[in-house]
Amino acid sequence: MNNDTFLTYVQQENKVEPKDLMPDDYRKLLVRQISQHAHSEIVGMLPEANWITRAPSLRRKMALLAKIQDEAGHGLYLYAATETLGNGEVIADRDSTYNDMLAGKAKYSSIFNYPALSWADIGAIGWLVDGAAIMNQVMLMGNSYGPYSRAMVRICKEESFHQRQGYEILMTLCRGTKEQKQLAQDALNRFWWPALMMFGPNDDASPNSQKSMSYRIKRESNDSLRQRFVDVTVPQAEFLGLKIPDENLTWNEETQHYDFGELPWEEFMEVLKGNGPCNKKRLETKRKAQQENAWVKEAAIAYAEKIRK
Ligand code: FAQ
Repeated sequence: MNNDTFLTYVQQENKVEPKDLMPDDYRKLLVRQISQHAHSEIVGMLPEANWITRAPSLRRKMALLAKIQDEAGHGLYLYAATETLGNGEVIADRDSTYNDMLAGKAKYSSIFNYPALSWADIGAIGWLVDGAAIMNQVMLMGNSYGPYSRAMVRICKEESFHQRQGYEILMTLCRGTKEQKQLAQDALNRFWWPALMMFGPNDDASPNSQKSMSYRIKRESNDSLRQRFVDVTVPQAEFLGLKIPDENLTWNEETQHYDFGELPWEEFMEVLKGNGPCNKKRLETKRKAQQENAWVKEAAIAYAEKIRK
């Protein structure tokens, strides 16, 4: 299939399935994005796991455990979707893509290199991190690759529950004592800018966007999704009685959007280079888990071979 025919096919809202012919660069863009998305779900379990044993009640602990397990499930759907793209030339098996992440060759979302320092951070992660993730993923439900698009439908349903559980944690803290409300404000202060960075660099500094959008892998630009996230999140912060840590945040009557300050792009670049507050710790934890739990995989493979005979 020539490239123009393929572009017309996807731009007419047709889905591409694993056995269909597709251009190599389409396949590679998808493997890059879906596998990095999977790594984000898996590494994203770590900041929250830090609070499982310290959740303030049994009910909170159950909800947090369920949420973290959902993230593992998202990672699995996404690794499975990535694997459908492997062919003789493009490597997409789970071990290879995962090992690329462990070796620092493949990225995962910058946000998970920040620590969860207080219980309020668990609320902020649900509200802001899952909130930003949904904003992006609702758009991805309409992407042109069938297995990725279908995985997104299910993931979005679960993420919206996560966002609500986070917001509810903050609502409880904001209606509590002065100290509890301060914990919530502190969490918002630390997570606001990193949450905005989740949408990626500005459009004019985003090398993948143009091709990705013409292939209908991404359907909206980094900046337009970031703007929508700010527009829906500011009133939510006001409802909580919290202040967004941005002196330049103002409602613009003319555009009917919020104007906001410049993101700390130097910090973003440092996190991407591996120098964020927790980059080293996150990868060490995952490498250790891979070594210590290798026996589980070996046992599963041995069992699968035994029943195949
Ligand atoms: N962090 O050219 P662009 C979640 C990289 S899931 C790290 O604009 P693109 C659930 C980018 O990869 C959150 N790296 O890239 C959860 C590229 O580098 P590369 C994850 C970033 O792909 C919640 C380079 O910068 N969601 O949170 C980031 O067109 C709570 C240039 O950027 C997804 O992965 C970043 N923030 O747009 C779990 C959604 N931004 O690969 C647990 C799928 C950019 O060329 C707890 N992905 N980079 O070496 C996407 O929609 C896109 O890949 C973007 C980036 C929007 C992330």
